[in-house]
Amino acid sequence: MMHQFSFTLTPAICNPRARRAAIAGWLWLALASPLIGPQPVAAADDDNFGGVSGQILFDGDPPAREILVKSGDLKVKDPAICAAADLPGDDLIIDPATKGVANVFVYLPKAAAISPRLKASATKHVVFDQKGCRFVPHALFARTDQRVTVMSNDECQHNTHTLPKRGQPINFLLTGLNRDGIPVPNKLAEPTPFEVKCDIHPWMKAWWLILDHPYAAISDAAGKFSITDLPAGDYEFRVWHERAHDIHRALKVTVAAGKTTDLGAIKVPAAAFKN
Ligand SMILES: [Cu+2]
Repeated sequence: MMHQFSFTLTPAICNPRARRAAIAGWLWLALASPLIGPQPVAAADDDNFGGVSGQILFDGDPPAREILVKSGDLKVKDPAICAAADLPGDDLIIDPATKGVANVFVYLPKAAAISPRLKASATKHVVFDQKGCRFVPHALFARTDQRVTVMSNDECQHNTHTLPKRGQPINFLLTGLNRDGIPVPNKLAEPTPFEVKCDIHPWMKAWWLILDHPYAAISDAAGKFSITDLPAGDYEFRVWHERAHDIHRALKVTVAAGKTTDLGAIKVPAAAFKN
């Protein structure tokens, strides 16, 4: 910013001593002028950020998990691996003790501002594994600056087939016991989690959410989630589960500086999870 000064010599400044004093004053003002006036906004400090937490609970009597492949079933493909044990469905996992629902995505569809601490992902790879003909994890979140590294613990072949709404779908074969992994870039943010499947073993399904910011969480075994380091402000979170779909399309939350807003129990009626 340019600072301009205009002045005229007044009769008093014709006095040599007064003139020297005035010149010294102008000089000081000229040197100090960059420090006066509008200054850059100070960097946000820790006090400008807060968090949100909560717990997704199943409101009703939890159903038993469906067994997708029974132990010893020789009719399935690769039974020595895939039917080594009962394989329960992962599409609705409820903790019997708390009725917490696992694998619920809680996220901001878009983030207007990101904490300087989270601008770039700390790790560039998120592991997506396969074990006993199941995807691990079943629900995965990655940012657009990360790659999802697909690997396998199984001796049989699997394939990974993604069905994003905006990004490029991929479909490739993974050789048995591939621990190096195949990195999958996901360049575009998605509006909702999308399905990932193995076409060789049709029960194998998982869900990936890709966003271009860090503000997402996946509920744990007790249904709990937490998102930290959000700029203080008002938000609308999307709460999404593969069977219930939008539990909340726009859950309003106010995040206060230096605090975690605990939403407590978010009860979801059993009927919402009907297939
Ligand atoms: Cu498979």
